[in-house]
Amino acid sequence: MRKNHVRAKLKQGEASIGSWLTLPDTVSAHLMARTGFDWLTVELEHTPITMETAAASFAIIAACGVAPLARVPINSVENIKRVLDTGGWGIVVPMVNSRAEAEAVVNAARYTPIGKRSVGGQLHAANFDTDPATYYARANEEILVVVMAEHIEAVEAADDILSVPGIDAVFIGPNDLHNSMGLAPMFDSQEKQFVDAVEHIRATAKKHGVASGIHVLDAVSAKKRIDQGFQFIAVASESGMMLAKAREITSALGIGSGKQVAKY
Ligand code: 3PY
Ligand code: MG
Repeated sequence: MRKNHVRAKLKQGEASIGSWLTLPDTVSAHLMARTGFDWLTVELEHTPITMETAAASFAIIAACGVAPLARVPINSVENIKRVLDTGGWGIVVPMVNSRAEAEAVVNAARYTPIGKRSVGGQLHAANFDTDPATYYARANEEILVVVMAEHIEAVEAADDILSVPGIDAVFIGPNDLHNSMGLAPMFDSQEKQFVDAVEHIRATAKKHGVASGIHVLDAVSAKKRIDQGFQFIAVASESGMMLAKAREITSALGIGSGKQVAKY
């Protein structure tokens, strides 16, 4: 069975850098998987991507030696099961704001004796280059479980959430976190409440042996977060990169409306 290099890196205290896939397109997933990122997260929360496209993307991404992850639409057994059973190497779960919600994530993502994940399926084993029996025996050591801290409630409950056994990483969603504080959604800011919350999540995660991560927009911000001790770093998305480059060209040529159509 293949090793999940992202989980291994995080356990060793190293940084792992990935990006987000927001387009319902296996061709762009394939091309992105050849750019050097450690992992790619198929975005099922805020996009029209279907499970069929996601499963095909997981296969292509894994075949390129990159870890296929997915952000599920909402914390539910069904969402987590379908991503993992169709070949995702890990899940990113949005809006995990309490210990009970964190326990529900682990129960859905880990097989017994850690959790209550149901056995079944073929694609999970295929994507790890193994057979189902080996997958069932080893999946708990390879599947990456990431909970999102993106609400002030999660910051306040950080100790309760991050002490739940079975969580590998906590990933800060800066836009929703700002929003929950009554601030405009942003990837970064110097707002004291936001800066303190980010540091609180990082320090609490470290205390519990959990890797911390955050979504950023560019390489400079990724390096800044790594220097601060963050390990699971998402840089922008394929559509964000495409549109940023397109706008750079159209604005250099003095054409186009100047509208920003993708945030990340
Ligand atoms: C946020 O910023 O809220 C996110 O979910 C980023 O992934
Ligand atoms: Mg969010």
